[in-house]
Amino acid sequence: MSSPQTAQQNPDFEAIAEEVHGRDRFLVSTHENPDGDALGSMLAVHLALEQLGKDTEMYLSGDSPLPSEYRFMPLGGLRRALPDDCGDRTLFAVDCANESRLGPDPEILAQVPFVLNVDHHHDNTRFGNVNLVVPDASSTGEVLADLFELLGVEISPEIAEALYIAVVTDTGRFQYTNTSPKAMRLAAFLIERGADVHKVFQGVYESVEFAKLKLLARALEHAQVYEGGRVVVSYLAHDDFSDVSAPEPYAEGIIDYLRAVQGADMSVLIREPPRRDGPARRVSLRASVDELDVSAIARKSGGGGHRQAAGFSSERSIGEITDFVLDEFRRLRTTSGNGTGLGGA
Ligand SMILES: [Mn+2]
Repeated sequence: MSSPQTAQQNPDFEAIAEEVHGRDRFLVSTHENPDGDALGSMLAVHLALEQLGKDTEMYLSGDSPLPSEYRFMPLGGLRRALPDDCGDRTLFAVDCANESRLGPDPEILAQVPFVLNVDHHHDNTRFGNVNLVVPDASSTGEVLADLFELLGVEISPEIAEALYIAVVTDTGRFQYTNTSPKAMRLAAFLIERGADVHKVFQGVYESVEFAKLKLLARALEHAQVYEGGRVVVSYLAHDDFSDVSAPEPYAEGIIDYLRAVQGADMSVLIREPPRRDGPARRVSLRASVDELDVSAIARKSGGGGHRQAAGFSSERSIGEITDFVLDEFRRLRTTSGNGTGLGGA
């Protein structure tokens, strides 16, 4: 179904398919703090390998609970500790741009004898023994749909739903710029194969925990605009998390509300993680205009990321961080050329 040309034009599909056919035991994993594409892709690969008669386990590093919006997914077999027999298993990594995203513990790559790496991040480091990276795919789920076709995997309702979760979340419910005709056709195909659109909507988008809602309220209350409305900055302090009993992952997605403000070119969310064993403050940056590269600001403070989404950690105060990002924003504006971009009226 989805576009067989992709698989035909890219020899890496064939290379991965060959390894899947030739190997019997797998460990499927994805990046820590997983999103819908990560979890949907991991589950889909696990189910596909089972269908092919393989011995397969799913593994996710860390011990933080899965985000509440993905708890409806059938991930009961997910392991949070590496199985003892890693040395006999091929690691099948999905949606992981680099090896460090597999978790803070590098042990996994030392233990497994072979690594397959399937992803869609343009900056994927190709850390696998065999790599399949398709940067123009909307999601890793979309890459997998083509791979499964090549492998002869039948798209069961369970696999269809896992892939649908991957596509719908990574495209921002089919609204982000990566929403291609192919992604839409794939979604239609997956619905035909049994993906339950409404169930996924309720599970992912209408299962917001009350504490998360209250945390969002705090961030909206603290939001301020600067530079004539071009920059929106907010923060979540220790007390904000503790007052509403929210763990740090609940701050995920809040910056999207700041980014949506009319006229905002850049949005900034500064948070003080409730766990005090890490950096004092983490800063997320988002650009809403192409001319602005927020990763340049993040790199100046030891962080990194993409042009449109980046972040860094800091020991400075909320006020000092605000001053820093505003200074850097002004600097980028004045150096962005003819003034039609960021500098223009
Ligand atoms: Mn993804």
